[in-house]
Amino acid sequence: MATTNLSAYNPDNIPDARKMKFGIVVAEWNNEITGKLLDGALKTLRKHGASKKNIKVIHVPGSFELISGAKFLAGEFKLDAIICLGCVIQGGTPHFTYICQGVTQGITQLNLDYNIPFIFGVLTVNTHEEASDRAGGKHGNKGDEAAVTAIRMAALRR
Ligand code: DLZ
Repeated sequence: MATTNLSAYNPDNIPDARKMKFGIVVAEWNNEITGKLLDGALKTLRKHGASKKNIKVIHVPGSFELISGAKFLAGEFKLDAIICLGCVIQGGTPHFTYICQGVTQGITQLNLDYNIPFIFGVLTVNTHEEASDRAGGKHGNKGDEAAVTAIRMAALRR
């Protein structure tokens, strides 16, 4: 089955991000993965013209806190889009399900409550290997994809 891999996007079709302001909230849980997602997102935003001073990065303990972190950014700064980066890995208990549901519903709600896009850059995977594959591995870097989505949505809003 064909899958869409935005990491292999055509850069010519992405709007100019020079005047855009972005927030990025990063979960520290599984930070060896979320650090790579952050690197990918920053690299992609900068590649499309966003300046360093226009990218506000904050760290939160886990993916569940992405919601309040993103809400804080939306309230404190005038931003064009906010990217939420996390990695939830399936464990032996139902905790995974609750965190995934909570963060998905929370980010959905933020998109409804605020007039800026909140981008869902959260890996929800079965194993550490699946996470690595999506954080600069064989399935690209979902941080890059989140950044491309943020730029496109910010341009749409403008
Ligand atoms: C508690 C927990 C567990 C078990 N697993 C993860 C995970 O795989 N990825 C993640 O980002 N966070 C995890 N957390 C932490 C929760 O997101 C949250 O930080 C705590 O429940 C405190 O609210």
